[in-house]
Amino acid sequence: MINSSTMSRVYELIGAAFGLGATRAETAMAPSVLRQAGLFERLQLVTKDIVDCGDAVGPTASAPPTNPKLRYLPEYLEFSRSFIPRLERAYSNNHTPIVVGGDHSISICTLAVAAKALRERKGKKAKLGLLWVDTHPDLNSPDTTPSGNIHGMSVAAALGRGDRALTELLGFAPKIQPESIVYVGLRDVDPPERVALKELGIKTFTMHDIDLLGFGEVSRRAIEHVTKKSDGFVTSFDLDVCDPTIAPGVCTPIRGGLTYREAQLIMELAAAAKKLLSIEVVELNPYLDHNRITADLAIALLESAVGKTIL
Ligand SMILES: [Mn+2]
Repeated sequence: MINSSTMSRVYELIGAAFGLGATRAETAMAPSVLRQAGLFERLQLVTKDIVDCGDAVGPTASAPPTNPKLRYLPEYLEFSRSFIPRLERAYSNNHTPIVVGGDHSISICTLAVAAKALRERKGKKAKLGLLWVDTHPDLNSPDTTPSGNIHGMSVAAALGRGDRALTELLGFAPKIQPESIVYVGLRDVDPPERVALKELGIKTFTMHDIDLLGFGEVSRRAIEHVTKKSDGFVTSFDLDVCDPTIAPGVCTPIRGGLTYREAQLIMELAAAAKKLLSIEVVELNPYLDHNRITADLAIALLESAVGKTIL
C-alpha cells in the first residue's frame, strides 16, 4: 500500500532524557540505551527523510523533592527549557517530531508545543487531538495524586487542570479539549481519575472494550475519533500498555496488556493518519528490562511510527 501521508514527511528524532517524573528515574537513560541499540540507524533503514536532533537532557536530582504532591517540579521546568526549543524547531521546519522518552511527564511539553504550532498554522481556534495509548489515563492533579509523580498528571495538565507552572506552559491554557482526546488500553485507573473521565466525557477504549471489539476495530475507531475531532493530533504511546511478557522494562508492569502485534498495529495506523503531528514512545526503564526485549519493542514501534509496513 502506497501511503501518501507518510511519503512526504520528514522526521526529527528527539530524545527526552528525563525520568524524575516517575518514582524511578532510570527512564532518563532510555534514549541513550536505544541509541546504543542502533535506533537512529534502524529508523534510517525505514526512511532517509529523518534527522537526528540529539537528546534534551534534564537535570539529575540534587536533593529530595520539596513538594510531595508535585515532585521535582523545578527539575521538570529546567528540563522543559532544553526540550521545548527542539520541538519548536521541528515544527518550524514543518517536520514531524519522533520523540523517545523519558517518563510520560515529557508529554506536557510535546502537547504544549503541538498546540502552539497548530495555532500558528491554523489560527487560535485550531483543535489539538490526542491519541493516548496507555494503561493509565494520567489524569491526576496535585490534589488527587497518590504518588506526587508528574508523569501521572500529563493529560490533566494539558486540559488545564493542576499546577499553573505546568498548565500555563508556553503562556496559554488549556492546550486541548476533552472531546479531542481518545484513550486506548486503559486498565488501571485511580478513583479520582474515573470521576474525571466521566465528568469530562472523554472517549475511552479500555482493555475490556478491546476484548469485546477486537484491537483492529478499536484502533480504527480511535483514530477516526481523533481525526474527526481535531485539526492535528499527537500520538503518545506508554510502553506499560503492553503486556509485561513483551514489555517487562517499565516502572509499572500490569498484567493483561497489548500483544506485540496490537502495539505495532496502532503505531502503523497512527503513522499513516493524515492529521498526525508527532509520535512519542515513553516509559522504557532499561534497568528493569530483560535481554533488551522492551528496548527492541520500543525500536520496532518507532520504526512503525516512521512508516515501516509489512509490504
Ligand atoms: Mn502514562
